[in-house]
Amino acid sequence: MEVPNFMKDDNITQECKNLISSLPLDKDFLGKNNLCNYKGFWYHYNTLQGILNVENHFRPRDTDIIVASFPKTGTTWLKALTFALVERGKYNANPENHPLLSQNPHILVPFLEVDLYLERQNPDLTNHGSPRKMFGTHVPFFMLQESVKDSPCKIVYVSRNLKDAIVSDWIFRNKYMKSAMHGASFEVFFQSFCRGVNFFGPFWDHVLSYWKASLENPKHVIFMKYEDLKKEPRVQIKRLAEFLDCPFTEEEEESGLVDEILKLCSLRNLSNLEANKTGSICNLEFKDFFRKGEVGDWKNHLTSDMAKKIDDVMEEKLRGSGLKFE
Ligand code: PAP
Repeated sequence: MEVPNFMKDDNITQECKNLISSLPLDKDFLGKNNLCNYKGFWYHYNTLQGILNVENHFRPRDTDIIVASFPKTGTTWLKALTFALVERGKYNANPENHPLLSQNPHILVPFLEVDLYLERQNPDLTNHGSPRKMFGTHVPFFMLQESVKDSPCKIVYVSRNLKDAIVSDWIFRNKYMKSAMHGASFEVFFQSFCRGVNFFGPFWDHVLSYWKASLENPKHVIFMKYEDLKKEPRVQIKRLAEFLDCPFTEEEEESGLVDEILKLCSLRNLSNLEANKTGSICNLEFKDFFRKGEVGDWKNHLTSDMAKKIDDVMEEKLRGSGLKFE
């Protein structure tokens, strides 16, 4: 498959071109694909166009839900869980008709900037969830602020320790970028994260943007961690349900619905479905979104020096924020 459209720079308006000419510029870890720094974060040019489209035209409805994340930190899982929580009850009579059994979570909860708004200012949003619409995004909170400033919509942010996210991203890119990755160096990729010059980076500013928003407005933004979901899934999914104003009833809990939803959205279940073994979105194959799903897989890929470097950077950047990753 070729490089996804959101990584290219061939579909931007003159206005966006003018903007880019005034921004700090750099290249990605391959030294090939362009990055520009808009309001403190690095984007490929087409993605910046999508972000501007979102900023200027996307206005969520009060009941909408946005699943936000830095790439490879649990997006697919959270999209599935959010969808399953909000839409539960609809498929009790025919559980075999549940949309998560026949459609990938990225179809049911589509990305704003790299999908719906990438090439258009006013996409058709009528088919995305009913009555509550659900969207995904990788942009930092600052970039959403304009869109959501008058809306009590819910923002679900999922984060993960950076070491696992880097490894997950590297392996994912080696799958979807295939020949474009020929000769790519993991060391250079790793360094780009440490410098913060990476797609949607710097990571620490991304997580901090949502962390602070969740502290300031806990009814509007929830901050979740991949590691917590792995460690105590029942506690975390109930926390999420309450935040989304659809807490589990006693009856639901007694009937085992919490575990049913967790099972439906589990890596094992989703990755074995035909709908997730075939098909693609934005030139990314669905099957590549599912891998090990473990905490601490970085130990198999990072040297102890690399691990220390990330730990030191994160310690410095998050100091005083109250946010910690294991
Ligand atoms: P995205 O940002 O490109 O959408 P995202 O879903 O955030 O990707 O990240 C993929 C990671 O989540 C993979 O982690 P790994 O490489 O360390 O294995 C993938 O395995 C994991 N993942 C995907 N679906 C699930 C799930 N249902 N439960 C737990 N982990 C999952």
